[in-house]
Amino acid sequence: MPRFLQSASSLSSCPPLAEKEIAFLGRSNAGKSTLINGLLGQRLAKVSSKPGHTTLLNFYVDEARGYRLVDLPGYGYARRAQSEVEKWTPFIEEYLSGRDKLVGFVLVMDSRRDWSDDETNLLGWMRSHRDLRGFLALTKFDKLNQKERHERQKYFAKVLGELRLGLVPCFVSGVDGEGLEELRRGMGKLLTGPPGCV
Ligand SMILES: Nc1nc2c(ncn2[C@@H]2O[C@H](COP(=O)(O)OP(=O)(O)OP(=O)(O)O)[C@@H](O)[C@H]2O)c(=O)[nH]1
Ligand SMILES: [Mg+2]
Repeated sequence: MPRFLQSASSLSSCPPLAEKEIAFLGRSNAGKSTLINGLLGQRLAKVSSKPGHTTLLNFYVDEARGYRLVDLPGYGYARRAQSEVEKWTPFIEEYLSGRDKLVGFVLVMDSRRDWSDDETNLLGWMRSHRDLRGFLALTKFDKLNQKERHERQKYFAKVLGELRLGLVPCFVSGVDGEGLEELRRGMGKLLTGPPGCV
């Protein structure tokens, strides 16, 4: 059974290395924790209607699938005190750039939001530090009607095509489970595939 492993507020308080790790990052309220729960098939990660809920790195392990999912605090959340934002950043950067077993990431975005400089900067930073493969999980797809779905699919295909970041898009719903099997398959490939392709 997937289970919660531990929280960490510094690199030294992260659990000892074991399974490969996949980091979930994205703006606060994007649906990271909900998506992790959907992928694990259990409500392990805390979901809140109040953005900025996840403040530590939270490690979940799915031993059967052979990976850990790591829930990162949301970025771009203005209501939190600036000093706290500054406190998170070095640790998150340390984790993303230096964690040995980290094999890839899932950038989580609300499918109704447009791509912004925050995402571009984040990916630019990632690329400049290490060569991790990633997926773009576009959440809350259940909230869109057929026409809106089509529009958002076209929009993200265009954005990702222009950015040429090698990011694979997956439209998902952490609530009704749509798209999760596809994302799980992709995450499985992160564990075994050669670097640089998904
Ligand atoms: N309908 C729908 N609601 C979603 C989905 N994913 C997340 N939500 C809702 O969006 C809100 C935020 O979800 P969280 O999973 O807590 O978001 P988060 O990215 O973990 O947020 P932080 O921990 O604050 O960074 C909650 O009210 C969720 O119920 C989805 O796929 N569909
Ligand atoms: Mg969260």
